[in-house]
Amino acid sequence: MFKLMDLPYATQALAPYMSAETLEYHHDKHHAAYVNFVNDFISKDSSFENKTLEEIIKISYNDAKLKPLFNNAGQIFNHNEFWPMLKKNDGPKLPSILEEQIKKDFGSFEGFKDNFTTAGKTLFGSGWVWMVFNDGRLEIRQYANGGCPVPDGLPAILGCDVWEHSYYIDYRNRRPDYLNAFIDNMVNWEYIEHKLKQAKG
Ligand code: MN3
Repeated sequence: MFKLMDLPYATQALAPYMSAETLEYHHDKHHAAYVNFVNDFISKDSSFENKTLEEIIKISYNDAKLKPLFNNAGQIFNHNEFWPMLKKNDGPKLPSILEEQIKKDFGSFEGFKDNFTTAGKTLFGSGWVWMVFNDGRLEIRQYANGGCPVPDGLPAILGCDVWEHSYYIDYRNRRPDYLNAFIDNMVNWEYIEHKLKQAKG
């Protein structure tokens, strides 16, 4: 059985960029619902007992009958990765190893921000933008619904939830404003550098 992870900070920790009300709904209702769905599913199908979340995601990927399981398991992975990546700040200050990698792969921080926010703006419907580490390079990918980088076998370095439940209370329909605020004021860049170092091995 999977457990809903605790938020690693208080619900008001990201305000005003992401309100306590958003985090209460997003974590306590939406993230919890994905955990409950997967637990309910595996309680009725013993073949998934003792499988890790990553194993469940890989088994259910590209199997039409298991699409709901894939999307819900992917959403557990996505949110577990997402929460620790957030930290309120006064503006992006990148530690040096991460800054150098971003400059190498996107030309500049602005180039990276443009790529990342454009991916978020142009993702039609619900989904995620993930910056992954692929063959020595940072790369930005779009994932629909509960899609996640696990089936690609790529480490997730920085992700942004662009489901409406992540921004509608605070930004209404203004997804681009949410994406800008995300990059400018909500990323824990020290933690993202830690993820990059792990991926580099
Ligand atoms: Mn979400």
